[in-house]
Amino acid sequence: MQDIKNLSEKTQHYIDLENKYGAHNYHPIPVVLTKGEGIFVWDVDGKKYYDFLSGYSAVNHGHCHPKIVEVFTQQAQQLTLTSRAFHSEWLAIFSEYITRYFGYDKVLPMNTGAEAVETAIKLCRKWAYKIKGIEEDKAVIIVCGQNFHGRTTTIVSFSSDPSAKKDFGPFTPGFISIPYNDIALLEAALKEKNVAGFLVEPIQGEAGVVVPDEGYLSKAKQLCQDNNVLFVADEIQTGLCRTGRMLACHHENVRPDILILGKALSGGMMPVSVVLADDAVMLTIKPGEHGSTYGGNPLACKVAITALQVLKDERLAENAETMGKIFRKELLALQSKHIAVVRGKGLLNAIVINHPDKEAAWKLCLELKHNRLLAKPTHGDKIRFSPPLVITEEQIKKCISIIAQSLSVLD
Ligand code: IF1
Repeated sequence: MQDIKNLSEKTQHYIDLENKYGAHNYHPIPVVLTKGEGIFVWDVDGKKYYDFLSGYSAVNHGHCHPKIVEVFTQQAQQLTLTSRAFHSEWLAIFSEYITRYFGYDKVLPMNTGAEAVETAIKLCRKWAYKIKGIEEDKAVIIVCGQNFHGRTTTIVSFSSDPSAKKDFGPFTPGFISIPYNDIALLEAALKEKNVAGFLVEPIQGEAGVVVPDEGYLSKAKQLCQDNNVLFVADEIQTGLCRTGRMLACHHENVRPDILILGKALSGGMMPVSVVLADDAVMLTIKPGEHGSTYGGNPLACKVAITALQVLKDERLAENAETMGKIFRKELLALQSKHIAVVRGKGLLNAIVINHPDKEAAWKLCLELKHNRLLAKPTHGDKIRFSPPLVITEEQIKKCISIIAQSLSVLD
């Protein structure tokens, strides 16, 4: 564990500075990054690492993708923000581009993922009152246990994670939670009065990359349709080629009624999120009823078009699918006694550590860092592995050898 103690003076300096002046709402791996390119990042001491977090899947395209950087810098010198008090050409062009890209009538642009989830909740409720005819203030949205949809007060209201909620109440009512991946319980919950929507992650990321049974999403979508309930997919983490398809829902040919995207929509350049839906849903919100100062700004719009174009041009869904299969196969082939489970889809993967030491996952991540691969534990005993989607087979194999070597720290 030499890394904890033997941080360079420079690294320690920045960590101390951040700790002194920054809020203590995170517990990062002790590395201070200064540069990124493709699947690599560099720390302030010049050490180069494989990035197996990809900014929590915001950097699917690889760090500082040259095409996105070029468009970003060009537009940054032209026009960055108009507010929605005025039109901009790029909001118009982006709106057409992204709705055609995903096959929806309309788009509503926001910034962070949490804001887009909030937007989807508001849309779902508005639709419930205006179209479905639910009595005012009675709408209910079904959510899943162990969900992660963001950090706002309303969103943590329906979290099952005590640390996300404790001392942040009072909470927003109107949500009921059912276990993830349980169709029978969803069917029962849909029989409740006043259900407006079912909000779900196609794969639960924060929970430790929990992949539902095959058929869960398609059956859930069908049940929602049968009950006149909106199927709302949070693809903020799973979308944009991460799981080996453009959307994780595409694995089951599911078309959500409301689709939420964020993170990689800008290739990691800036917060850009959207909600996509058809007119019957989207046009229930009228001028003045929702918005955001930065939402749909020309810089974000132009960057997002480019990021979406790069996903297709570089066939990143296909690469994620192929590399993911190799990664999981090689991880399993290690037959490590410290790995209880290998799971995931495409390049959204996780291992569950099998070790009596509660700190084992953290210790392994420190050792991985020492061996120049960055990953972060989640929920104590799980480690997520989600490199940028531009990774090659040779690089995957090199990373497997780093993981294999690092696992010996748990012997
Ligand atoms: C943090 C995890 C990833 C998300 C889904 C909405 C949001 C997220 C499915 C909100 C955000 C993040 C935020 C990040 C940790 C992180 C995460 F560990 F929680 F699960 F990605 F792996 N829906 N996920 O995954 O988006 O408002 O942050 O833009 O530090 O909180 P945001």
